[in-house]
Amino acid sequence: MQSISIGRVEKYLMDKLEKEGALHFTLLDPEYDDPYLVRKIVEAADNAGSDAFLVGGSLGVGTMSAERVVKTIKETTTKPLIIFPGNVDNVTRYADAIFFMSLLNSRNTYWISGAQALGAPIVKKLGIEPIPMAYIIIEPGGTVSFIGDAKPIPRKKPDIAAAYALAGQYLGMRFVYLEAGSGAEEPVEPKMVERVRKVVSVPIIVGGGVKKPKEATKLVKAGADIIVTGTLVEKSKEPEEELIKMVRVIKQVGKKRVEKRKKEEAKKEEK
Ligand code: 1GP
Repeated sequence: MQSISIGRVEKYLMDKLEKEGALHFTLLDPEYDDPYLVRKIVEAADNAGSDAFLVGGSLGVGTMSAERVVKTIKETTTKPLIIFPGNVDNVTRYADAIFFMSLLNSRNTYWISGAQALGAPIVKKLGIEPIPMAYIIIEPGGTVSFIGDAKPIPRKKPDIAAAYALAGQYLGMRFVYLEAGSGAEEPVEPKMVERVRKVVSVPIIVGGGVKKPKEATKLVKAGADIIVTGTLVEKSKEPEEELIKMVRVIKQVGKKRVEKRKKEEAKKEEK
């Protein structure tokens, strides 16, 4: 039996979380199959200090477009590129890692373990690092909720989200993603993140509808470790400026978290 070891990308993320307290990921949807736009977004995100890139989408993504977008990103940045798959055909050989995720609150077994069974041998063959992740959809949920046949968790029911997140952790998943759906009018409620934070110890990723630095601040303060934004830069005329503001606040709250943790550790040592 071979022991399971944590891969290079996951280690990078965990080390960075330890040092910086909170991270920002930039999501690119291969549906926007335009190398010029992809390069522009990646350069902006890289300059703004975004920590990693996600590629994925639930509609209109084929292997060819996913591959082209991933290649363009790899040519533009040295930061890790993680596939955030909408389906099996999002898997491409050029990525550094893949969020090997299960849509825990889907009603359809295909999205819980079927697509994973189809994808696993491909991930192994291509040698992509799998990072196990619990994917949980919160209302409104958007396109991914519809495609993924989810029973989206009501926004005001943090206990349900916490129960799913804890189940994910107990199933061995090393990240939890709370998803409000790309382009959601509002992100997940900070109160829900706070509740999830109380029960899980793995990093919490929050995405869907995060457009303002103020929203990101509240989410990180509530306990989010990683904030994902996609639509924000796709729609912006000034992607770099938008991202600089976004990343800055995430890092500010993250820094405070690290300082607090260090103080608590020092106190413990004194005792
Ligand atoms: C979608 O959570 C991501 O899967 C990002 O959402 O496009 O709304 O930033 P936005």
